[in-house]
Amino acid sequence: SNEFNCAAVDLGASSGRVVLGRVGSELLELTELHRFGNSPSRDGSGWRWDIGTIHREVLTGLRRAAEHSPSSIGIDSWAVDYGLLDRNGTLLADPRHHRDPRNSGMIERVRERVDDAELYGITGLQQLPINTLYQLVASLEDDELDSAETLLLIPDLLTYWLTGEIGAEITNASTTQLFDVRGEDWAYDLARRLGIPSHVFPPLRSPGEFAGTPRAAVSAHTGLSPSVRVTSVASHDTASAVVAVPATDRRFAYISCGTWSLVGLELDSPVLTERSRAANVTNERGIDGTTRYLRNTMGLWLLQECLRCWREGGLRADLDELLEGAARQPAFRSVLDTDDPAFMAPQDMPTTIGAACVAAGEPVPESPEATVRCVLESLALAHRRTVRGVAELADREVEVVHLVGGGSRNELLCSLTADACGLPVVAGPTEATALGNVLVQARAHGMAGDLSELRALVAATQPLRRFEPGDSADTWDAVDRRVRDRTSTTTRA
Ligand code: ADP
Ligand code: LRH
Repeated sequence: SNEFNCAAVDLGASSGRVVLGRVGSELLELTELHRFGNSPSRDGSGWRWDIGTIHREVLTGLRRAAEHSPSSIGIDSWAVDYGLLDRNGTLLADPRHHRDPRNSGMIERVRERVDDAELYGITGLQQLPINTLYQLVASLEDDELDSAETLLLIPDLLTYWLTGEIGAEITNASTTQLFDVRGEDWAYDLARRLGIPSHVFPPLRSPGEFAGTPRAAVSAHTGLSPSVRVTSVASHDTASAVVAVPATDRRFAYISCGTWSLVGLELDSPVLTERSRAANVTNERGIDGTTRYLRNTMGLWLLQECLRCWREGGLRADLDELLEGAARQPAFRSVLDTDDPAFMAPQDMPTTIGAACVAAGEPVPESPEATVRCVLESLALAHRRTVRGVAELADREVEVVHLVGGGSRNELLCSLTADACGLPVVAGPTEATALGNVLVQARAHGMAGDLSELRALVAATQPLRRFEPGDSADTWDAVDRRVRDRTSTTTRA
């Protein structure tokens, strides 16, 4: 029949899911088969991912998917983190979590060898301590890398366990800061200069390429047919999310809003100017050779960590109730710069937010509702600054902001973002990443056309909600100035 049926494994930093995707000429439908929580886990050496549990949950999802006889499977996840395999293909340790504080200080360490301008010219990436490059440089301190034969990013690691095939998908490889932004290959020379063994980097593969078939043990365990095709998708979750942005022309910005808020543009080629470097904007690889010109901003991590702390302290902290309460709070009492690295690690976030307010001379939020209001206004400000910043640096007109991911269910955040940006926000799809994963699989199997056709299918089939900006432009200008003036006088890392 003229219908394509596949399974998408989509692993976010806060939850993972396995969905069944159906695609036809006028059909795009997801059915969630399995969802599970995901969070940093701590051992004596720092923050890691419990990859054994993630792997088991993925197999549980695939066992359910097998009942629907999918013809293909695709895997995406959050970026930058990796597992190291030894000579026998055995995972050496649970992958480190990018929020581990041991990575702070590594930007300075690398700068001693390669200056910022040269590094940006090679990799085109935003300098963030989470980048694979900095994680690996931190690993040189201990002996973690000594017995490593192969480095596999998270989706590539799961693909390896599923199929036995080793490779590195290119959209995710582009987030490592060890990928040559102009070329089609790893930045081997850069790795060598920093003492990172270049033999660990696997051969690259592109979205749409065949990645393998299930190993016999996997098909026996899950019931998947041994001939089902594992397809490379845009395995960086953000790259998959951008595929499924329901844009109708090019004058759009996107915000992929989950644990992180990734705010940017889709361009034909990287922007590697000095101004772009100074603004710390990243050039990641998108589908079909596009550039994802974006900035990582702090995102709903702030809210997630608040909820976790309140619940651990015995509060109910129901998200819907808190958002309703936050909507009734007075506006703009406490607004923060969410780029503050103090927010990066897992921690008692309400206390850190309070301390940041004290340092900034803003009133300390006195209730969870007030704290949520502070977080959402601060995120909206980050959205505004980044949308305006990237549009200017890329000389691109932006008429609409597409906000996708779990954050698109947060109406208060969507409407604050519309107000702050002074632009309409189109919210949805919530599961943009899984949709992008499914669409790239479908296209690899001859089902759909170019990127604009994929997006038209999303726009025609998925529920979207439009938020028009209110008349608060002057107020937001004043808030922006208030935070900016302060940031330039307080010490910033
Ligand atoms: P990730 O892929 O990084 O794990 P998601 O895209 O799944 O993140 O987004 C998760 C976030 O979405 C949550 O932290 C939460 O703030 C938000 N979210 C999810 N459901 C709702 C909801 N019903 N209302 C408001 N916000 C929601
Ligand atoms: C979002 C994301 C983001 C990365 C971060 C590590 O899930 O992939 O694009 O920077 O996680």
